[in-house]
Amino acid sequence: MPSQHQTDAELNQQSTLSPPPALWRVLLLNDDFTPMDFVINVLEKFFGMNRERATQVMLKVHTEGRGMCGIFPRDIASTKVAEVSQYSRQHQQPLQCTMEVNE
Ligand code: TYC
Repeated sequence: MPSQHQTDAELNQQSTLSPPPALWRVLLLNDDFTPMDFVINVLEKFFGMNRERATQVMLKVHTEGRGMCGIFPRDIASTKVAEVSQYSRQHQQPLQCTMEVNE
């Protein structure tokens, strides 16, 4: 049976070392209403894709139901989801953007 006690060094290490930052996937979900051009524009505007790449990703979402926009640290992923959602609602589109942990 291992000791229940931790040395000062072990406690200090636990309190000062931060865990590795988790990376999150930002995803778009398909729907039957949002125009393809609107989705392409979102991928260009918020994810820095060129027209060709944005079209590929949009078509993948359209045919497979979901697709990845990028992988980011949690705070950045969360901001992207919020920005895309706000922009979509401002333009009366139901486009859904979500995030999931990458590990
Ligand atoms: N399915 C939509 C249409 O046919 C296009 C679309 C693609 C919508 C991707 C959402 O995340 C999406 N107009």
